Amino acid sequence: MAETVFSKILRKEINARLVHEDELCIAFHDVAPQAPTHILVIPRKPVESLAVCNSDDKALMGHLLDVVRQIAADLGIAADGYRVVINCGANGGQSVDHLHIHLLGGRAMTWPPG
Ligand code: DGP
Repeated sequence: MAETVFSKILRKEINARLVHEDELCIAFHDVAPQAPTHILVIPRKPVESLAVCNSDDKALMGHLLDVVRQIAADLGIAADGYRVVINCGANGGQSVDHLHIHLLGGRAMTWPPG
């Protein structure tokens, strides 16, 4: 997988406002927040996108979602609700080619997305 800005954040070569770290993933505030709370959860494993995950990644994917749920509770956005987004590939609007889950909360979301 090609180097991305998230590889540099994982290696702590670029600062990010971390909210969670464990052996499988890290989570940090998005640099361009689209909601009062906007967190990115990324695997340490260099996976380009959801499209290239396979059945070996099932446990990792479950873990990432579990971390999203925990962070939403810890940051106090769970009671009012929140949105979880994975942009995948060009049509999905993915701009950083390292799998990441967006956690957005703190305001009411609209639908459909743009
Ligand atoms: P996506 O469009 O789904 O690939 O989202 C990539 C997100 O990554 C976007 O919301 C902005 C965020 N982002 C890009 N570069 C940086 C960075 O250097 N630091 C942080 N914290 N977030 C970044």
